[in-house]
Amino acid sequence: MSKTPFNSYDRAWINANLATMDCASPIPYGALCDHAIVVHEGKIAAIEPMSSVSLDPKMPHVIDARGAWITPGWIDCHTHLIYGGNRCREIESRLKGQSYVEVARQGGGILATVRATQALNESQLVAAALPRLHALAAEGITTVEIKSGYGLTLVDELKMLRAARRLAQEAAVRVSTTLLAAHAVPPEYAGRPDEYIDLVCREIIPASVGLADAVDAFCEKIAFTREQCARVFAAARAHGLPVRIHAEQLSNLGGAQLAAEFAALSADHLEYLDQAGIDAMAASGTVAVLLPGAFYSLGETQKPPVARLRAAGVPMAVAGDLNPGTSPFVAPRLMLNMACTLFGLTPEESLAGVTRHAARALGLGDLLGTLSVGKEADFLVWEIEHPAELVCEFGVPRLRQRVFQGRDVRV
Ligand code: DI6
Ligand code: FE
Repeated sequence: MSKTPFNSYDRAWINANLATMDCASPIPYGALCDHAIVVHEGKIAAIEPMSSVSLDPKMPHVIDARGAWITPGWIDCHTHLIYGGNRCREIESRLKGQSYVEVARQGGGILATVRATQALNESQLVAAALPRLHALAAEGITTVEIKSGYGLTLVDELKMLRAARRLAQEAAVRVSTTLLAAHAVPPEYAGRPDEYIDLVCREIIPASVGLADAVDAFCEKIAFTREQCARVFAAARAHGLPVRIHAEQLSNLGGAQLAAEFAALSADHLEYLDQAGIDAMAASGTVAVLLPGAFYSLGETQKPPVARLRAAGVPMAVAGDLNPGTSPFVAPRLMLNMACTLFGLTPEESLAGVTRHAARALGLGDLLGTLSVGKEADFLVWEIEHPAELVCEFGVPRLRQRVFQGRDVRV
């Protein structure tokens, strides 16, 4: 094979083992051992075996990985990162026996966080969220999805989306925003959920165009019916916004099937998903986003139907669901581990869940999620001997370097 000249590049990592996570490869993790990865203008410009490259380790922009593993940057595709206050007192009550649904019906739960979030201005929300964002980044997250949903008024939902956009400028992390105005019925609309959905469809969704990358809805007995979610999705579609859903978390209302009818990017939670929902998701290419942190925190026993999702070929992403009520955890590696130990994913599936499939859940599969020539140069250099260590161990610091848009951001 002829030597590759690499006349123009910004940086190259040599002597690396790449877990490309490219599904075209029959090798586990899409592994390419003893390779070089070259970056140009923030993109992956070349991936070559060391035997065919002529990169001198003494050149200033050549980094000797010394046998470390490189994975794609991790993508947390479902978070409620922006919120005011915290709900640890409520969680304490739940740990003493009160249920999540009881707390919600008494005006706690999501509505408690809505009050705390409405009380903060945009800058205060950014300040409250920033430590959480930095902590996610330090764990290897290079792209994070952030939902609104604790505003529940036109002004407060837009405030949350603007805060999310601002966070992208405060850290070396790509932010994807999702409007979740249909998260809970606000108290001023108690008993009149359809009127609130009117507001969401007629005012909040149109006003969010340009600020939101997608629209989400919570389809659940304590939130909105399938019909109400369908109205939200129709309005999103009319404004050119892709949809996602929180569905079948505590019961089955057929939300995943509805979302699939709207070609949803993802359906998330899915503990109570049935075969009709699985078949609809497989047909529409909708990603199943598994959220083991919420399952664990709520002490659920009904698990998402992982074996049947796998059999149907539904891509499975794994996300943190970071929120103050049901998943107050900034711990991506713990989530990957829980996806295996609690839900039955393999470590390779779990890693695909925070890379390739997570990218697809955000509609960013062409740009992110694998180490492939032409994709964004977001990747992580790990001090490990095998990728399974990332999932099977927890708490051992292994991240040597975090590369975002081709720039190495040391951790
Ligand atoms: N499902 C969740 O897990 C979060 N929202 C949702 O729709 C919980 C949000 C909260 O309890 O604050
Ligand atoms: Fe959620």
